[in-house]
Amino acid sequence: MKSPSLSRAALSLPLLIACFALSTCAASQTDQAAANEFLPPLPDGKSWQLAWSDEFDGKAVDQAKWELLGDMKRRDGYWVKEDAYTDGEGHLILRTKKDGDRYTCGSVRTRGKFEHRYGYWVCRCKFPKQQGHWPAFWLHADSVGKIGDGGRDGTEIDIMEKPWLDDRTTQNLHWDGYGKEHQSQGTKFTVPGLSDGWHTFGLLWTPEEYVFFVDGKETWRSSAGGVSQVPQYAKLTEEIGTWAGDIKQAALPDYFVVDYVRVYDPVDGARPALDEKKKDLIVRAAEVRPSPQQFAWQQLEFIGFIHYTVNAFTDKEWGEGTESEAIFNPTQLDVRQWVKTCKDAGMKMVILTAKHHDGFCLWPSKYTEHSVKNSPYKGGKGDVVGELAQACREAGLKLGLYLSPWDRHEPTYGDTEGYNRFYKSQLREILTNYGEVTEVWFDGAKGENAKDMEYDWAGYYAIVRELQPNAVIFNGPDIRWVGNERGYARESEWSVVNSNGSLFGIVNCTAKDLGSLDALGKGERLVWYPAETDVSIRPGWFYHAREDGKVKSVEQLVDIYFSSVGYNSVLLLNLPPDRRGLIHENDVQRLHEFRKVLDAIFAENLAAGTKAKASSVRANDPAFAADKITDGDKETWWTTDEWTTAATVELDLGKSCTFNVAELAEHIKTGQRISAFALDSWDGGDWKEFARGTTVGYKRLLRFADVTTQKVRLRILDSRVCPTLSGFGLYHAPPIDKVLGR
Ligand code: FUL
Repeated sequence: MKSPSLSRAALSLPLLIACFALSTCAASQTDQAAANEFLPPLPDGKSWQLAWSDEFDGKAVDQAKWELLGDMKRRDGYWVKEDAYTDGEGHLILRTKKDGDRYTCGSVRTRGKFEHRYGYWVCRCKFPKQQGHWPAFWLHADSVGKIGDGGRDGTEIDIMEKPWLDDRTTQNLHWDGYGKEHQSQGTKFTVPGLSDGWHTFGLLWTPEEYVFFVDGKETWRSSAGGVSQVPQYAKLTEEIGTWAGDIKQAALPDYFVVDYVRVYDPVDGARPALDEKKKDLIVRAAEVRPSPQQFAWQQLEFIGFIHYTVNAFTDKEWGEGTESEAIFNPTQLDVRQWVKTCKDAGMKMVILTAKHHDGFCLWPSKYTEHSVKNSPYKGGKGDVVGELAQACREAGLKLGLYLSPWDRHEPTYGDTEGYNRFYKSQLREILTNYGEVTEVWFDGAKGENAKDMEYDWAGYYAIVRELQPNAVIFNGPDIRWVGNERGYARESEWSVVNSNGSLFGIVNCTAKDLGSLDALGKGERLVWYPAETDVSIRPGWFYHAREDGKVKSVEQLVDIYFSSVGYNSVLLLNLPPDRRGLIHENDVQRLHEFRKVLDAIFAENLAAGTKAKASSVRANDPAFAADKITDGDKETWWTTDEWTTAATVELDLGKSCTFNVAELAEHIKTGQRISAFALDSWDGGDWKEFARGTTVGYKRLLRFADVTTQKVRLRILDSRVCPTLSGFGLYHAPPIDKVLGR
């Protein structure tokens, strides 16, 4: 599935749960949370202090800080002042445009306004999309031209130059002018995902060395021809030239967007209090909470997907829309077998493709002839959606429905008004006639040659809200796609993201980082937007006999479970019924084995009911004591005082135990806060770390080699405002072969 691109009016925020409010107070302790922004390590007793910054919050570029360059010729284009401006939403825009015969772009520098030596210089930015011009963040000095003292008397320091549209970038040093004495050194490398979304480019400049960083990771270090010892100024530029491709091929205007430039100096002493903006962001991020519907959905943990349509009979993944209804002829279709298979596997909901891209409807829709009503199935009297809804109700499973917006059969497709009317009628039909629907799945996929049209997403969402107010909307305001179809969530999977202006379309579901403080940027619009991980038990989404031997192994399924449910996500596992209308024996058998293994792993929580002692408890109130994490009650939790962002909990298991799986659960009704933790075991004389992780969220599972100990220590290394924990488990997973008697 792909996220549709659309720019729509902002949707109403999901209702926030009114529950125990963790209010905020002034920071008094060392602000561990500030460590969330990457700053290079410093020797003990030193910390970073902001020396200068521009967040570009003003209505115009602050000319006390920046000189706008122009108008002047620069390489194959012109620098003009009007192409450097702020967007009113906290960003500097450097535009590249065509102006008559000229190509122009914007550039700024701090020359004469801020000149500084050493420190950590960092810029957060988003790249242009067109060829023929390139963005750069660099430091310069008027003395770069001086010859005689190597780079010590001034060096051009290119922290970022990106003339390519792919994920390559380059960092360079130039000294001794630009004539025949010119010297330089540089590096070029690829950072996957660099061309999309926000990224940071940093330089640690000490008297001895330059160290370069991208997104907090060191990329290069050098002292080149001697490190510059003179104050230098910052430049943010766009330049036009063939290095970056052919500007004539570019669809202009194009934009280089800068979120901030910050310069830090090392100072003596502990880190000073967090600056107010940063603190404000942390507090706001920590206070975003799930709606009751999102919370209920998260608790389902594991749900089933059923992909069924004419494709099962044509052996295709994407039907053409021209298939005859006559080919849909499952002679043994048994929705109860589907539901039983899902229920036995531990799934709590089943989502059915009521209509896939081919447009064939599994219910007798009034609005098209392309449905079960004209098929041999039950002599045209069948209704797979209705039958499944009934079977789910009987078995106590929830029902979800998928209705593909892309419809290759419907003649009105391509006519925005006509098709939206048709699609909304179908949506109303399936959301009215089948009782409670718990999730509505909007697929953003659309073939490359599909007709152009605008889906009325806001209108679709409004219908779901009207007819099924308790349903969550996937690929809409409630649930986001995890970003891949392999079954893996991110190791740091935050449910709080910044949706910027509108909730939908802005979040790039495939971005590597959506939730770190850096990714939240200025936190314009923070929302609870958790990830659903969809994956098929077979290579395809639909049934193909040739894949009968390619059903995922138990090992793969367990791995997927730990990397989805265990990474703060809900697992949506697809089981495609075959031509008979049954989930194939191989899949049923595999799921049965998978459940057996999961049950064996989680058979006994060795930490249940054990004594726990925390380094800090909020107001020393027993209601928030450490043993709330082992009492088996998800509604009770341990927490610390505000701004006690790091703390430990020690557990005494009562006797020596062996385990190799740990489970942590945050009390997400009060938000998601933990960003780093570690686990230690007591070996009689010392604590020894055996596992470590980043985010926790609703559930975090970890696997490691067998640990035998009586005492375990959980170290929360960092959290937003304060950590909460409602659950903690230790388990011993037996070998899979042993469980399955292999
Ligand atoms: C994609 C679709 O194109 C696939 O066929 C499948 O339905 C998957 C879940 O989403 O976008």
